Amino acid sequence: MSGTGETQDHSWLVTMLGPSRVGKTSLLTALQVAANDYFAGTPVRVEPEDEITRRAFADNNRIMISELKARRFSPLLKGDEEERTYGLTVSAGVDTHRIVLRFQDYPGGYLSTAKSSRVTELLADSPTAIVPIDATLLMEAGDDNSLEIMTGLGLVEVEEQVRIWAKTRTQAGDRTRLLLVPVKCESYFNDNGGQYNEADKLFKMVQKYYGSLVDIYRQESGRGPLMYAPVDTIGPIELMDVTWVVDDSGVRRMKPEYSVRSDAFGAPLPRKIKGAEPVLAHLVKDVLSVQDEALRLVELEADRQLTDIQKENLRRRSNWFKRFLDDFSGNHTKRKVRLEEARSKLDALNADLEKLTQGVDSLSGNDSGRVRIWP
Ligand SMILES: Nc1nc2c(ncn2[C@@H]2O[C@H](COP(=O)(O)OP(=O)(O)OP(=O)(O)O)[C@@H](O)[C@H]2O)c(=O)[nH]1
Ligand SMILES: [Mg+2]
Repeated sequence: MSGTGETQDHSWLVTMLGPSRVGKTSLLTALQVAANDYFAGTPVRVEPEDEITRRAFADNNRIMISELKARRFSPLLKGDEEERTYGLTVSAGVDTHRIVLRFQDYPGGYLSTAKSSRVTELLADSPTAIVPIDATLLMEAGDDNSLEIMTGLGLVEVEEQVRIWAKTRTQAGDRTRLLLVPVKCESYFNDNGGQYNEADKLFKMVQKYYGSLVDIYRQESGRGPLMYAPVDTIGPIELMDVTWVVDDSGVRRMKPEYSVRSDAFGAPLPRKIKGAEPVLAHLVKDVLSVQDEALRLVELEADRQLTDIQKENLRRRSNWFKRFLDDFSGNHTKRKVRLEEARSKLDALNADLEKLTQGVDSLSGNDSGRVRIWP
């Protein structure tokens, strides 16, 4: 939880929620790759927390890049065999208070076995859950294959996890944010090299299959925040064909085949992630809003201006927030001079992010038409 010396690190856990092969690991590595571009020119730095994370992301990126160069995009990369945590430090220039985003990833097979309780445990400590959605399966399978769609998306299991997660956290006074992220959607948008725009149809299909999951989430979380944001984790590929195969456990699964798009000279196009910005923006905004809140409380306390109501509210907050606040204020008491500096940096950063995220929140300002407001 805490770093050493003067730097206090607070983890913000993000749990990926989806069955095997849906695209959990690809999505979280895409977020890391996209972060460098997205925050270029701002004081926000997003970096792998340690060498293990750095290497894992680099390996994954290298595999994708070399597959594309070889025009060999097979969607059959190996799945995970064990649970993993990837840390990204988000630092706002307020180096004494970095936050580590810890992405919790696991083999999707856990969801349909006794290990599903492990997923429940991982989610319990996570303010954010990301549900990757296989867009190709939703768009190509057709209503006749509803059962295969439900199975492939692990819908029953995912819904149940969302219910427990939102209920437990909300009852404990903790935050939740649910991100619905269609992936494998290169062929349904025309903003990243594709020819057709089927964004509306994709959104309708997601509403059809995830409507009850969203209802459950809203009910249990007291209408907690929700975002729909499709992401291309690869980019320059085109769906050619789908076939159906029967897997080892006798389940019919869709097997898509893709080809790699070429540039004007016939060379294969490089990886081009699209749509990750809104996801990053909201993750970092959530983290900053907690930092901002903590700093405000520390400032009030330093001036002995906390009202009785504020004190009472504070007593009701979750243990995570209390711990966070303790660390935050302890660190400042030791180094009082830093309080104003932290405030001015956080304010500047909030203003930067405000600019970056304008257009992400509203339908009209989002010209890619990717992010949608759930009705
Ligand atoms: N076309 C396309 N394929 C994708 C995309 N994201 C992931 N894939 C492919 O889908 C397959 C599964 O992706 P993973 O990220 O390994 O899936 P996972 O959910 O981590 O799977 P497990 O580790 O088995 O739980 C891989 O072969 C990816 O290359 C995408 O945006 N577009
Ligand atoms: Mg994986």
